[in-house]
Amino acid sequence: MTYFSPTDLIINPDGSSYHLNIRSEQLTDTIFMVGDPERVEKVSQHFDRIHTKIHKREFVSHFGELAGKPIGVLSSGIGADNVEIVMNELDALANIDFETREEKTVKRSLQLIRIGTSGSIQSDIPVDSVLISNSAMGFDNLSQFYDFTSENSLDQATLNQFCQQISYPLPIYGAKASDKLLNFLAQDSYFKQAYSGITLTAPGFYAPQGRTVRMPSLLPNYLVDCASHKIMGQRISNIEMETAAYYAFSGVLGHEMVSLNAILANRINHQFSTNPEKQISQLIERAIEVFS
Ligand code: R1P
Ligand code: URA
Repeated sequence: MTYFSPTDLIINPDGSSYHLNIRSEQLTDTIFMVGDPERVEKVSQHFDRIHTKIHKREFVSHFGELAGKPIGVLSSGIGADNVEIVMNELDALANIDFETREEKTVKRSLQLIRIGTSGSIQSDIPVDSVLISNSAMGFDNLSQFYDFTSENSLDQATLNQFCQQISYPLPIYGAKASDKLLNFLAQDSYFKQAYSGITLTAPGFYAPQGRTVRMPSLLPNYLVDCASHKIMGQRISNIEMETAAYYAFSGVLGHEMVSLNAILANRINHQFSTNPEKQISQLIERAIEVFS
């Protein structure tokens, strides 16, 4: 049995994981994942009961009950580098015995639902719509450190070819959402009508999403190229900053994950939502309804 040393798997004196500050017995099987720490309360206000509130850095979590089932919500902050911490620690809490520091023999699979915001890169996917990421492509550098190959990963040769077409100089990775969660959402009348698409997970908000403020981008055609080239016969629908990392880690570690996006921006039509808070609140309410 592999032993995880105190420097590889750092456990706080109270038995909680280093960054998330969560103890194994507090972890629920279903967790809503949000970026903004202030969004945690906007989700947990819909729980029937909240019994645990934890806060460390950008990692805020609330655990409680919804319709008789244990439920949680956790904020990651922004970016795939934060997802790397969140997924390693959530999986450790689920699948490593923190007393013996050994992997558990029977593995636990978590059900993770991202409720996030995103920008559309297709003119016909409007601001204020909802989009479910059926797959995601990661333009961050995590695949330089992890082998993300799993049943859920996208074909690497196809991804490499896409990079060549858009003149992107670095390797990318890609993974699919959980089929189980996609099928579950397809039964719901609201989510059945949502857009579905391939999400581009960018390593930044400005140039990596085609935005120029004062710093010019080294890849000025990047956004239009991403929007106009197809991959696996599908267009790329939207850009955000976490989904590919969530899907890649979930695929390898055996967790079920789906990413729901409130489309706040349309990067092609140069529009931004006039009421982003309303859009995210509506998405939260729908997600709570369907998962309760
Ligand atoms: C950028 O403003 C942030 O918004 C999106 C991006 O992925 C990035 O984290 O998601 P959240 O609204 O969930 O944070
Ligand atoms: N979040 C992003 O990452 N990009 C957008 O355009 C909007 C929200």
